[in-house]
Amino acid sequence: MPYSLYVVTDPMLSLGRSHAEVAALAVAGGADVIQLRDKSASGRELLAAAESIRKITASAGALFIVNDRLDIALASGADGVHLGQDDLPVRAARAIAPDLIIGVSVGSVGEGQRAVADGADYVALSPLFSTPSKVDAGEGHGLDLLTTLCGELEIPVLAIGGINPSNVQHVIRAGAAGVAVISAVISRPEIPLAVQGLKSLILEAKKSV
Ligand code: TZP
Ligand code: MG
Repeated sequence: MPYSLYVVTDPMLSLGRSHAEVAALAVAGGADVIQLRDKSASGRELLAAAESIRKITASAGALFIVNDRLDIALASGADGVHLGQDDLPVRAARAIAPDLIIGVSVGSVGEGQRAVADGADYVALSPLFSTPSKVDAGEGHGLDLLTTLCGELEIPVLAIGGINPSNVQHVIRAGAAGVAVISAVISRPEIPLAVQGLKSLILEAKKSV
């Protein structure tokens, strides 16, 4: 399953490790996707990080997605871009980049249906649970909306926000194709071990879905 464990980078939560260091440690543990996410870096800094992560993920056979920035995704040869509800609309991104993976954050069934109609490749219910990792994320939507979305949409549905080893199997049993995490991986001292732990819980839960 290409999206089982999707690790999102964040320079404030990684215990001083760079985006590339986090990516290398996460793919060593078996992460399926790395998303480069940095709200404060300059375009040049982001491109440099993206070029490093492109090499790391390519040699590990993992996907590489850039948050927000279609220009950085295209310039670095990333596999895809992840867009929020206030970012470039999916149709505009698709017109520029017909072959890129385009993911969209959604917070309702309507937003999910619109993302599908506009040509998104996957959606992420955001936030699934409340989380201190994104100050403006708002209240968690909860597992019931996740179950509904998974039943309604014909593209993979991921979830992000507050997911950790204690709740990850509930998320997969609700029908999610995978989980996206920040702190449960990148704020751990041993990133590969954190990835392995989550991944084995995900794969075990998928056997019973
Ligand atoms: N989008 C919605 S919640 C969130 C983002 C980027 C933060 C997720 O971080 P964590 O530490 O996995 O809760
Ligand atoms: Mg965004």
